[in-house]
Amino acid sequence: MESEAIRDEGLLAEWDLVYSRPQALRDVATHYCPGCSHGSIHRLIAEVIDELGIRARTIGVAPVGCAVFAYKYFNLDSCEAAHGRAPAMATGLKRVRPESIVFTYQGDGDLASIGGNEILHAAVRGEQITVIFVNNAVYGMTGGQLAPTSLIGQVTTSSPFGRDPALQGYPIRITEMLATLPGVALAVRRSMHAPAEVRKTKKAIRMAFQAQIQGLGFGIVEILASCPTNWHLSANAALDFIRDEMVPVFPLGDFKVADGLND
Ligand SMILES: Cc1ncc(C[n+]2csc(CCOP(=O)(O)OP(=O)(O)O)c2C)c(N)n1
Repeated sequence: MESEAIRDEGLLAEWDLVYSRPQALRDVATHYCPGCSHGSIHRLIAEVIDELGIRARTIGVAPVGCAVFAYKYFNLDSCEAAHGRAPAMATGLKRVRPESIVFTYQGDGDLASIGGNEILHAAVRGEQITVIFVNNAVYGMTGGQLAPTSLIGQVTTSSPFGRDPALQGYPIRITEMLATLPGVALAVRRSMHAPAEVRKTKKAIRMAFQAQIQGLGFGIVEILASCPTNWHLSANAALDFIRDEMVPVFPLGDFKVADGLND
């Protein structure tokens, strides 16, 4: 009866979207912890790739970090980069195969710490690649150490008394920095802490792929993401942590959107 009512209300398309797997995702269980945002972000990327009809020509570059096995989860051509080197690998792939759509998927340790130089110069060169930057304010995979994005006062396994600017500096706002560069077509920050934010994240991912399809330049979507395990919070409390603690430090918004991209 209930499903008939849903059909009658014309909600079937949305129902199907929730219960069917995008073609761009494989039918395998992931290794992610309960409440982690990585799996949901994978799904958003896969939905966008399906909707844009680009699966056959898309190549993903997996990072070192919790998403190290992303190549097992996406049903696309993919490869694995050394820690922080995904933008360099994506540069090579895109230059050799310009007809391909190439994206990197990177955590904040991978992208902003060991890979800080790589991401900066890929953006300086205006590489025609799409970067999905998952900021969970810690090194998740290795046990919750301090990342360049950790918050002031945040207790991590390598800052047991809380991040102290005098010792470890301040949280880095990568996306705002990259937005200043002429080769960057899209630089936006979104979050996974509430359903409305998840929808906005998907739209931003779509825009980033669109920027590459239109040949407008380098695109980055930073996504504030939860890490309940290393934050020592429940899944719900982790979402509140993003909203209450991370968003004030990493404001959501569009820092650069190239002309013609919203069309
Ligand atoms: C060259 C090198 N240095 C350090 C490491 C250890 N290491 C593995 S993952 C990682 C950080 C991962 O954190 P992040 O990129 O934020 O991703 P998350 O796991 O939080 O998703 C580090 C330091 C490594 N594998 N290789």
